[in-house]
Amino acid sequence: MDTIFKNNEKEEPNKKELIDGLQIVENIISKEREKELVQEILKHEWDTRLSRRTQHYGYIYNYKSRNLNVDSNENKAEPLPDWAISLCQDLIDIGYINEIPQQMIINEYKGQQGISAHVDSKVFGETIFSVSLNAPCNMIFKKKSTTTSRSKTSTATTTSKQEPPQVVSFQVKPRTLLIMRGESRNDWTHEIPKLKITSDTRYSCTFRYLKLQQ
Ligand SMILES: O=C(O)CCC(=O)C(=O)O
Repeated sequence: MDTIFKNNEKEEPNKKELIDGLQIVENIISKEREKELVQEILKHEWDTRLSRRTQHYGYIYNYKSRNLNVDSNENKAEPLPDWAISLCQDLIDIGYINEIPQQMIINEYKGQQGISAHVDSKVFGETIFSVSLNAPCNMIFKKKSTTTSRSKTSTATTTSKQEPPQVVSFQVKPRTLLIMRGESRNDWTHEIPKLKITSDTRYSCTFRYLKLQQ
């Protein structure tokens, strides 16, 4: 069994790996469980410091400094809720991850909200995973371009050519588990472009490990 369905629903997990180290598993949970998770998320208060609302558990991530001082009480948030631990435990049981993570951020994307291109901070460990809920989004991964330099020593002319970035774009459906490791986590940026049309509200639960504890 490699999905978390607790009943006899028949939807099969659909797995893809579009970039080295990126695992995409659709239908990881049932629609019923998805509904329960959204209900749990909506019981909790939101942090409104960004344009999209967030909830931070375990540790509060500072988007400006891109840092996390685990020793500072200021960065401590309430522990991961039981529903999140139980989701992670199921993912451990079916072999997608090895440990319960120390941090979770929930993002809410309403209307035309997205997230700009970034590589997750190196304060976090090698494995980053998320579960998407309630609405789809487009996600774009880009690998930084490589610069090719050519120089002619006799004439002292140097030309440098910027190769275009590699781009991989795909739809993330609700109830999808996305795991980033290796190249996809370290060498590619990921982003969610703002939608041109308003769709349903999307929630993502992104789980991270603290570097030394993974
Ligand atoms: O919403 C998502 O799926 C992506 C979230 C993300 O990239 C982040 O929180 O850094």
